[in-house]
Amino acid sequence: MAGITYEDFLDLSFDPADSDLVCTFRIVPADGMDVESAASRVASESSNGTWAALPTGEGFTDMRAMAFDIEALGGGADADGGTDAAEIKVAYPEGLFEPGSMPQILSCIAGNIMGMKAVDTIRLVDCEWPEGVATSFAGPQFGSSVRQEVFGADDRPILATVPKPKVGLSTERHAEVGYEAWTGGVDLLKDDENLTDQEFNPFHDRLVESLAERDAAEDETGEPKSYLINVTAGTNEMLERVDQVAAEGCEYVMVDVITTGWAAVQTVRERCEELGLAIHAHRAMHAAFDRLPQHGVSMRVLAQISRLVGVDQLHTGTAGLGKLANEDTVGINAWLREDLYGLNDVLPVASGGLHPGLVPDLLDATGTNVCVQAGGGIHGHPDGTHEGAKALRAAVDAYAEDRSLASKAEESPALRTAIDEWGTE
Ligand code: CAP
Ligand code: MG
Repeated sequence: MAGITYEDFLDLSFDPADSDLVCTFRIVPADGMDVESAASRVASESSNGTWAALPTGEGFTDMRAMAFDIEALGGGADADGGTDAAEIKVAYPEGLFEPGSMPQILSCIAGNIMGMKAVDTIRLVDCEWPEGVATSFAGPQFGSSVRQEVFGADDRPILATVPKPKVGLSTERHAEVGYEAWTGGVDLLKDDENLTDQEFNPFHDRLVESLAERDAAEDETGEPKSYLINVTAGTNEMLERVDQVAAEGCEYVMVDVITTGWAAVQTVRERCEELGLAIHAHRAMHAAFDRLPQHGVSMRVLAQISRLVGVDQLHTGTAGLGKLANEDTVGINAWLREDLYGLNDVLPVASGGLHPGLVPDLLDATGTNVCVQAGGGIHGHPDGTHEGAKALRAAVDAYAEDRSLASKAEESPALRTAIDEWGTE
């Protein structure tokens, strides 16, 4: 029968065009399925094919993807102990994609294929974004320039803190904790991911009261300070919150980008451009996609998507330190800084179980063009939030001054106490 079948989606001599989006997948074919057949099915289902042979003819533009490279990963790579796990590359023609629509792209490259019976597991590992697709997105409005332009931070990372307990603090207490942290040396107060607009701490009250404390802290310290308030919401309410943030004179909004969805992030990005606000991206739920190494979507790809849709700061992990499992923080951070057709970079945020004693190892791994975020590592300080903030600031100042924590601790009792409490590992 004439028409397209699975076999039409595999050509190991195919040479992708510069304008193609090339995706690397790690696959483990299902029992009884060879790697070539699985690869062609992945290319087919993620572009224009399906299980049945399809007639084509007039009124049809060939938007076929092509699996063009297969590298066997060898024994042990297969979760079942088999030997047929492979890394495959698939090229997608630019015309398959609607410019500037991340949901449409993901419906192709991370859509039905994630549940295909032809593979036991499939992971989207990496994407090579062509210029046409990449520049159809806004990219970050500011990127890592916020570190210098908002805070004048020179050689040190900027510092953020999230009040703990995560939720339940009254508005007044939340704002007070902000004041204690800001005046201790932290640059940014940040909401926790599950704090939005609850009765115990309503959004607008929190915005106004926290910014009043911010202003007081700026006066007291002579340093610029800002607030990452969580505008994440289920509807247009999110845009209303963004508008409130601009009206009250704050520089940033925080969005939980995975739970809220990429289309919503794109919408917020558009409004933030009108208002001149930067976007801090928290990534709760990323591990549902990236935790199991055989399956899902890698954090590397989630970070690429975040940059394209235009966040300015993004959580990318702690290079193996702290409390949470991380995927390749250093490699992901490097990608966020690479040239991408003139799109701005993204400031990586290290967070999750950090405390002052971890700062030297962290910054050795990540460099100083980052944001360091600590919750428990500030508010759990034996002498409270203010001393905790002083300790974290002393630790990053020591790094910028090329001094050891031990020598800095001689002049910073707050740092001494933090090290005595939590050590340096
Ligand atoms: C950190 C944190 C952050 C996570 C996010 C928390 O608190 O506020 O949400 O670090 O993880 O709720 O756990 P602590 P990631 O400083 O007290 O650990 O950056 O990996 O997305
Ligand atoms: Mg949190």
